[in-house]
Amino acid sequence: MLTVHHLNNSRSHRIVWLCEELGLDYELVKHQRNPETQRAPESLLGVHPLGKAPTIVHGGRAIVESEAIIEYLCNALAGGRLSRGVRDADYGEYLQWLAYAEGTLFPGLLVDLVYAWTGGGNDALMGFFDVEIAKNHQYIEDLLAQQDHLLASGFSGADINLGWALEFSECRGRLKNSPALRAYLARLRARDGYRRAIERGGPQDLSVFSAGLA
Ligand SMILES: N[C@@H](CCC(=O)N[C@@H](CS)C(=O)NCC(=O)O)C(=O)O
Repeated sequence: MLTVHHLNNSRSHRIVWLCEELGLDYELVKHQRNPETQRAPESLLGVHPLGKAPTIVHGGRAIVESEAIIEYLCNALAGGRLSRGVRDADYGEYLQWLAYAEGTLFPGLLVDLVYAWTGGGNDALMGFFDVEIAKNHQYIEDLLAQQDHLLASGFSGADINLGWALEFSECRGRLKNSPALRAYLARLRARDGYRRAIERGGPQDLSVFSAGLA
């Protein structure tokens, strides 16, 4: 049995979405953020020592990290669907894009949020990340102005990983000058799998992360 631990308004939306895209049979356990602190509740710490979402449990083993979970579900439970394998010409690009959302794009967005939440502080630090955030959004804007998905070969788990990060960018006001990224997000949200994930997992309201914006 596959169990998906889902925290409201969080990255675990990705995994509910992927399960729906793959048509997997899974138990969904919902956890609620503390409305004051936005931190995960104790119930998630009972599943994994980090208390993070997403966490899945399969065959008695708990697994965290969105990228790892995406690869695990596609390959261990879905015969490689929505992933790419070593024999695919775009295997390297797939791995790159799968890693990119959390490894490169998100850290700057998190600094941006913490900067706003803590009422500012280190302007030099934020200045560094402002440049990084803009550069990265332009990089993916340029790509997605030319093709519908991260890989020219079509939709993949990497789009799911990036999709949530872009929803976060949007709530931080970072997509205003990125028409191709807004159109890409609209395409992702129009997918049946995305819609089913919202029906089962609950709505995504990331507005709580809009702190500091006019
Ligand atoms: N790198 C991890 C990040 C996981 C993560 O930070 N999840 C957030 C939700 S978006 C969380 O669990 N926050 C609650 C907390 O830290 O208390 C991944 O990609 O899955």
